[in-house]
Amino acid sequence: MRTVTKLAGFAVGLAAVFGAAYGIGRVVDPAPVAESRHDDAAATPTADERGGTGDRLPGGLLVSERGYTLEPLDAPADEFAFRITGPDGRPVIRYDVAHDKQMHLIVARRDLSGFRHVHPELAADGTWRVDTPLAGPGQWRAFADFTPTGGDPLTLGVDVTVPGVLTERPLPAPTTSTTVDGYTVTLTGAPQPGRTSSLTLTVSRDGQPVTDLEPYLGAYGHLVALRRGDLAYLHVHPDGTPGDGRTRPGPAVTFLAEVPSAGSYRLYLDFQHGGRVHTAEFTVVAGAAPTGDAPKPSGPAPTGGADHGTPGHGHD
Ligand SMILES: [Cu+2]
Repeated sequence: MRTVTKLAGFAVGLAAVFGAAYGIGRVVDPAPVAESRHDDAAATPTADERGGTGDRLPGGLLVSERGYTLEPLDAPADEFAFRITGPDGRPVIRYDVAHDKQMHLIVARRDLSGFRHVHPELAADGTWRVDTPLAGPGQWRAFADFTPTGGDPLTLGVDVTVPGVLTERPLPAPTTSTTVDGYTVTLTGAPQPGRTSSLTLTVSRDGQPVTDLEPYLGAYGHLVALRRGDLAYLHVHPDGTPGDGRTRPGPAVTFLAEVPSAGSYRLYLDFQHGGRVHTAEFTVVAGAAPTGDAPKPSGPAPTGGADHGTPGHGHD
């Protein structure tokens, strides 16, 4: 049943919504407005609506949800270890594979710098270990994105502090183009609160479109969005999968995304080319901008410069 739903979702093209990374109920049809969610009255699909009950919160905000708890474990400094305990209080040892992996671990600092997406190894006792993705001091948020066998997909989040002196970085200005590892990635489309929006990311290198992107975890791109202020987590997969007869390996990768509220988000696009995974980052503003942060529709406004280099900010 669940598999069927999931496949149907993929066929439609994934519209991922906060709180359902590999979405079941939340893989919505692309009806643009006023979809009646499987709940009661709420006419305006906002974060508040989803805040009504635990399972409607955006992903990653809770350390414990539906009986599952994310527990970081003591580990050597070069390692990150944790476990998930289940409703019976015991470590969970059986997970479904989603996008080639049983566990997706995403980390970012509270200032939205330092994003990493890694795949820990599971030991028989339920301990997950990975070379630490926490690249330097600061307040980090770690997200465990997984599906316990027999359960629904879940993203839990926990704060982790790496001691040391941190210079907090301001969120880079909104931009529609960024560079990473010699690639230029441009973004078209803008997320709209409470409805599905198409976001297209286009990859080029040395002025040439990249038309031979490599599948990475079963897709030509993976997009994570984190909301400024609380790091609410959204994992979006592309519209179309490699080998489906219609999805091309670049230069464009299209995502169907829904954000739960207006505000600033940091987008992180993982894509693979040349045998390596690259992460392109963008700041986007959804819907009505927060006070004092309104993007001007005209030319290079002080906050809107698309090509400020934002020195020092990149994926580590
Ligand atoms: Cu992953």
